[in-house]
Amino acid sequence: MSYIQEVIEQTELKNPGQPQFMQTVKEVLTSLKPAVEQNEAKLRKNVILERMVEPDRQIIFRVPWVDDKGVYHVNRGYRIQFNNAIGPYKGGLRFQKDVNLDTMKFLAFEQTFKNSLTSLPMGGGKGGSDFDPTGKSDDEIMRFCQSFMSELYRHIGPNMDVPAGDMGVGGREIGYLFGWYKKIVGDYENGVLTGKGLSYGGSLIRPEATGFGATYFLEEVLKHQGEHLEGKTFALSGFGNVAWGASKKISELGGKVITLSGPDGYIYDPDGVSGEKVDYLLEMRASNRNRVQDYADKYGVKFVTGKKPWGNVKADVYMPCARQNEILLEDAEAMVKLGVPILNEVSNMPTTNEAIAYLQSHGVLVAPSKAVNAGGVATSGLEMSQNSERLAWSATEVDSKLKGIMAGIHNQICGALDAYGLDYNLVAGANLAGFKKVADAMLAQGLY
Ligand code: 2IT
Repeated sequence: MSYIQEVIEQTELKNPGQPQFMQTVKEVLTSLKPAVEQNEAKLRKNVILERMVEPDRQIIFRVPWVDDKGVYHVNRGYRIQFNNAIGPYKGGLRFQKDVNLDTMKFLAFEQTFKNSLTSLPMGGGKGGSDFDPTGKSDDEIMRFCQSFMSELYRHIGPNMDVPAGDMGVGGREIGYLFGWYKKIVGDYENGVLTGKGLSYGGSLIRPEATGFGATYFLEEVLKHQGEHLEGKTFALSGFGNVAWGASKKISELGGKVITLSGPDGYIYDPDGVSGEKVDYLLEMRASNRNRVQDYADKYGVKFVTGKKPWGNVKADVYMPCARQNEILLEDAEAMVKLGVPILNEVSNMPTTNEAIAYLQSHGVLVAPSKAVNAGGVATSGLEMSQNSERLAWSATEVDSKLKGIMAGIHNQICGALDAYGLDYNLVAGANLAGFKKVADAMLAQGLY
């Protein structure tokens, strides 16, 4: 049996009931075939793959809190510190009702390779809770964040582990988390979290970075194909921070975002989400209603209940910005039938492995999320640099560094594909490029 297959099977045995984690492990490890074949004896001896699929540690804790009516609740908190071979653990916190250990592990594993691609010194981690922010008041969110940080603080630090936001955790939550961290440790260590507000060490462009970066990466892909973004139509899912940043940049560059979605359904806006409509997305997120129909009501566009745009709306580019596993095999089939040529994955692991395989074998170009959405964490890395140097770069400076990083990721992927004599398969290239730096660092540091 091949080394990769052996490790996949062992990992499956050790992690029963974790389908999302296994899905990522399989996607990444099977891509590594050419790298493993070239260096198998050394990788095997150093148990590199075995160590890569086993987190350094997994922290699970109780989070008790009181709602506005005085009723007590208990949620579960997590922090997975997956790999710190190339830098302190780094990755977001997700607050969403279906968060579980499986979700946290797939995200932390994925984060390790993504962070490596950014070329910045950041390891991989992820955390969060099964707390559901929908319908919660500001005070409830604050009390939850304070309770969550009362345990998390002992595991994190500016050189140890640096959390940020993810779904359900934005600027407001990071503010409450930082305030409580500072209160407990009694030290102004603002490098412990990223995605902070501008008044206490946040970076300009961090809120926009995931959506901007995803658009910059797509521009590199289009350039490679001899095309450009202007005049193209985009079907997006989600309406949160990521879809907001992407809509802003795409509309600025002359593209048209024609769909957005929420848990309630999707909206179709043939005139494009631009200008004040982009700003309205921020209000929708701040309302905690978690409803995209509000957009259709406000702007008088079509709303389709209970569906996603995939396979229902034709566009030049599909850009899932909502959650994991939203594009299944049947959506991939419908997408091919509609003739959508490009899937630019923005949310983490939005497409199942079998859907990716189907799309690729039918000529659809798939740009994988670990490259496409890396602009978010890359700008977190830039925020860490600014905090440690006690300075603040201008929006133009951060934006141009972000653009450079996204182009660099595309170059690295092309370099990895060239090195192994592979065609323009961005999924394989991203995994091979992300792996190389982490594996080199682990080999250099001995068995730990
Ligand atoms: O998935 C991600 O890369 C994030 N949620 C951002 C992580 C970060 O540390 O900025």
